[in-house]
Amino acid sequence: MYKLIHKDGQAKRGELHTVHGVIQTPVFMNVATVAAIKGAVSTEDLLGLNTQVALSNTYHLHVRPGDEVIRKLGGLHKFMVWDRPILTDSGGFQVFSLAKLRKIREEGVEFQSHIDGHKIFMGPEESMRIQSNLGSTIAMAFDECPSSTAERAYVQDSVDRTTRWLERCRTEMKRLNGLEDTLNPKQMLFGITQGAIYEDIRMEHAKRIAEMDLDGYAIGGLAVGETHDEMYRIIEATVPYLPQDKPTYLMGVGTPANILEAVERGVDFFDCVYPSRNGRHGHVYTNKGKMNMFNAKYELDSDPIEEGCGCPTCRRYSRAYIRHLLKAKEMLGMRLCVLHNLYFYNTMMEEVRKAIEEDRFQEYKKMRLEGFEQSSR
Ligand code: PRF
Ligand code: ZN
Repeated sequence: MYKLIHKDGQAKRGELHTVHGVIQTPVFMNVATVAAIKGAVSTEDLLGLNTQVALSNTYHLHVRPGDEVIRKLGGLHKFMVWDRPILTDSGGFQVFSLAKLRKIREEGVEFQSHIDGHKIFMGPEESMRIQSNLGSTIAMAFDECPSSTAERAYVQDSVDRTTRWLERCRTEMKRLNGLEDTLNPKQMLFGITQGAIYEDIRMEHAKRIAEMDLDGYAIGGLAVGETHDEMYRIIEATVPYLPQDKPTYLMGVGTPANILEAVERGVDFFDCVYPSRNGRHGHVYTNKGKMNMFNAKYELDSDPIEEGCGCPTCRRYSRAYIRHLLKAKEMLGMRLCVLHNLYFYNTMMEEVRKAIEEDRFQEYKKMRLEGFEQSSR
């Protein structure tokens, strides 16, 4: 159940009540694709980083270790030792971006595993069954994410198929949630709007699935090569047609600035690999922009990454030490950078929530964006 607590302009401050606890929105979900936060970050670490939600992937966990294995071990929460909410992506997007795609048919998609090349079929029912075996808090609908440059006729056909797939997801999820031995009988289903960069297709699709009374609504198919302005334009064209009393989720986005722009346009949920991926490359986020921790100017720098940062890294370690670890290819170097970055994202979202509550989101956003542009260190 989603509760809209406050609005500041279009920016929403909400709460999603789940069987695994309440999610305060806007929220950034920490990516744990294969049930692990990359960079040797444990779920215990996440507790110290203000993390509310972990995000895992249907496709990856189906291929390895197998959703049946995870089910036998008591579900994903028990497996990865995380009792807070988990959102699982449906596999649709990853099939299209990762696996060697074979064929898209009405029934689903045939593809080859990126691990060992074996043939796999996944359609809406398979995706729902896998997510049910994982027992995640929120399951995503099985969708197709057409490329941002796909032709209009293709996009229209694809979106129509995604709508039919969503209906099948809903039916199958209802059946699975009603089974006696289901892991999470209250599993939620989020639908996904698609339509590439065609505003009218986006609008129609949003209207269409808004009628389906789902637990939440995602905007998919963005951040796949279009410009930032195109992305903002599509968010603006879509959000007004999605239910106000349900959470909205912008999939795979983005930079801190992207997130602030999308919050302003009414988005509640985000996820992105940037904080963990950049951290592993020694790139860290600060209030004044990004820093490359490999830089020679940090050789004798005994300050933390960011003065005043409350993260486990900045409370103890210096820039000089982190630079040394990175240069020596010690795993701890990556880990310390990832911890800082996740804390940075999660803490920014905490500030975003407070700013919306206090009707000063515009001011907050402006202050943040100006800060990020300094990047002179
Ligand atoms: N669909 C799904 N997952 C996604 C996307 C999508 O379109 C994107 C697009 N940025 C990221 N993850 N199912
Ligand atoms: Zn820090």
